[in-house]
Amino acid sequence: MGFNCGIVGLPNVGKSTLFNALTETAAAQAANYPFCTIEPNVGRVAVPDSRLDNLARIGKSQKILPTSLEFVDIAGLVRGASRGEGLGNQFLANIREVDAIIHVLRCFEDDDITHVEGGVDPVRDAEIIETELMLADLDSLEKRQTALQKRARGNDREAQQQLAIMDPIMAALREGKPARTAVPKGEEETARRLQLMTTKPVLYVCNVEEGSASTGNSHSEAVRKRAEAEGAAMVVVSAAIEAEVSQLPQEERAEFLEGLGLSNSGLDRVIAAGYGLLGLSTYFTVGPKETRAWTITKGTKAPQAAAVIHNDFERGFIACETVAYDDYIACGGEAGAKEAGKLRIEGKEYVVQDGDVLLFRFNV
Ligand SMILES: Nc1nc2c(ncn2[C@@H]2O[C@H](COP(=O)(O)OP(=O)(O)OP(=O)(O)O)[C@@H](O)[C@H]2O)c(=O)[nH]1
Ligand SMILES: [Mg+2]
Repeated sequence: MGFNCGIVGLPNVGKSTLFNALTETAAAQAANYPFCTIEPNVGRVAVPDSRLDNLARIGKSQKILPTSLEFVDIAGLVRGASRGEGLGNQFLANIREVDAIIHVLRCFEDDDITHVEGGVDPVRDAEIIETELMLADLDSLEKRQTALQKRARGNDREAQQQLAIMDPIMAALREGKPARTAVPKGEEETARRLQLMTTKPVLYVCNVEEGSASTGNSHSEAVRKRAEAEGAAMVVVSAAIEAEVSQLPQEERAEFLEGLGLSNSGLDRVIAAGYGLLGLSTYFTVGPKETRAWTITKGTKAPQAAAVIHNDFERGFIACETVAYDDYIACGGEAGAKEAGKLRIEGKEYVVQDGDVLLFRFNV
């Protein structure tokens, strides 16, 4: 089960710099963390989670295996991309395939780095990209409408469902509002099958100059206001600093970041925000061999959570021994949790919670 975030934005805003820093950091950590380059522009990075170290210490595990998230570096979009400008169609196709969008906005001033729109104005830039995505969404819906109507008349249930939500979505797009603002409650899954770009969750990443990495600047403040109004997430990073950090050995990083007034790396914040954006949560398995994090979507029930490890675990699911993370730590592990009455036996209907330490009982 792979989830991915596409890195999107105007040309020259720092997308590849950020992507390279993300993947180089992951490569440097390869001793501990699984990493693989899938294609030159696709990288899988470990999701940092301090809970893993604590669990592994108590469980006396030999190895720690974090869960991972995939990032895709997509080439810059320009004004007119929805009409095919600047290889627009091809890049838009890349965006259609990702689960969430990381929208990088240039918030740094640097006369040596060309800005395709002539000057730094991240809110305008955000609007340019969003407009292109909305136009492309509208275009794709208009193209499909007639065929869907035909199928719907032939009693195709799926086509009927999609048509029912298309009108309000197209109306919103025509008014310049993203599709996500017009998806009726409970129809999220149908909307997802329409494969629109402006229904995907968005994280704004403000790329500021090095001196503003800890504070942000007036440009990133403007983005913050826009993000708040939309209910979108935003993170301030300096891609240039992240690129430097990614070249440092692990043990020197904290000190380097501290010297810049940063408590953690911007990459960690981007990864964590991306994980949240996708509605993901984590459960753990702990044993002498390894402590491992597993990714599920929020609301997943125990048997489907088990399937992430192995399909047999779902097929033969009997129950799962469950200890909440805080209880596991407070009781000093599984045995202590059992004594304190904090170990629960949960069945098929149990909704796995973020941080649960699980042991599946199954029989195939
Ligand atoms: N001063 C400064 N320059 C940066 C920063 N981030 C990126 N750059 C520079 O901006 C230029 C473009 O960066 P890229 O990361 O290649 O930009 P991109 O968004 O991937 O561009 P395209 O792939 O062409 O769309 C490079 O010369 C980077 O070194 C930054 O934080 N500060
Ligand atoms: Mg690039």
